[in-house]
Amino acid sequence: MSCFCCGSAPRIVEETEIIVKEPVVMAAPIKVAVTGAAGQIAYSLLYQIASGAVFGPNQPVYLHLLDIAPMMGVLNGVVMELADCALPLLAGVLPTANPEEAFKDVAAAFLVGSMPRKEGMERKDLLSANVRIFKEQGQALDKVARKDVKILVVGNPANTNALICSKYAPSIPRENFTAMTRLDHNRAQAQLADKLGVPVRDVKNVIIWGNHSSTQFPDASNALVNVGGINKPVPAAVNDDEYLKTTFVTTVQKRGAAVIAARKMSSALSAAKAASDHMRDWFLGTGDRWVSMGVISDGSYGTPRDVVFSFPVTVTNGKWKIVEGLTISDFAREMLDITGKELAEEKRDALEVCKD
Ligand code: NAX
Repeated sequence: MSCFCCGSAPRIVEETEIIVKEPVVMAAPIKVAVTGAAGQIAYSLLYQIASGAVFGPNQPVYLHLLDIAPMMGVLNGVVMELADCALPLLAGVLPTANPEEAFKDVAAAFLVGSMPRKEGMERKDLLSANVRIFKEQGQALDKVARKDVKILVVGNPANTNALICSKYAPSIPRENFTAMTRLDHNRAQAQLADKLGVPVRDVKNVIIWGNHSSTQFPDASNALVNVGGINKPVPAAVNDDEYLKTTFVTTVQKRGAAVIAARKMSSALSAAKAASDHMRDWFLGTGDRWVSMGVISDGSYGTPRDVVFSFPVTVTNGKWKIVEGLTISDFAREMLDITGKELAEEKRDALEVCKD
């Protein structure tokens, strides 16, 4: 008799046949902090971290969850739900309102929590409230975190918050403080894939330059699209320079506002996915792709030094490196200068607040 599905002769398995599997080697658990843990981004992010999507399938995690004291009741509900997920990689959970407890011995920190913009609040007021939070959290990280901790700032204004956090944690290398522009990067990649009618994985090397704000510069000029196994430049494949300089740029810049208009709440699922992507690539490497990360600027591409600026980077062995040698067109120069100027101004305002 042949097999019903493939028509081949059935394979007779000897009773004595033993299938030997490689033993799975589990690493020792690492401690991972998430701030704003009772908020909407964390609600998606925590599952991704605890399920192995960020640090790999053989890396157990101990979650340290920080939020403010009035949110401890809500946070307790999140802790209950994490337990109810019965996740094999979740070694333990510590909910707390104390930054020093939250950051003790952590190998990775997702700084998501921040003060939301309230009605009538000026941009400067928001900056000032958040700079204070990130100053305090920098001091706590400096005191109790591992010195090789990798820190991702998501809470806005993310770039400048990361800069301030680093300033108040001088014992941790500046390279270990990054800001999230991966959501913008993923949005840009998705827009190009849609325009070209290809799966999103077939587009790579888009770049987000500068600030995670409306001055960011989404740049497709070095992006590649895989067509039939061959990488082709996106600008040639799109064949519409005007689109790449206008609609593409503004769609990505304004995507957050479009999601708020539709959902009546800001991006959370996609923000959590982007935070996972950022940290996973930082820990496990980028392979043959560039990713966008807000990192401390060394002045590359004529950008202001010592601000946290989003660049194209590659990561090997846990260390990021800015992609070098790209040609900057006159249009790109103008866009880089606008976002660089905004970051320099934010830095000046933030340092002013820190003096108090
Ligand atoms: P939610 O308001 O849902 O949650 C924020 C949480 O942070 C709240 O539970 C709040 O109690 C907590 N929090 C406030 N102050 C804190 C402190 N000092 N320590 C610890 N926790 C504190 O906001 P959510 O939608 O989760 O967004 C969080 C942040 O991400 C916001 O600043 C938002 O602007 C920013 N975003 C950044 C993005 C990026 O690409 N960099 C994209 C998504 C998002 O807009």
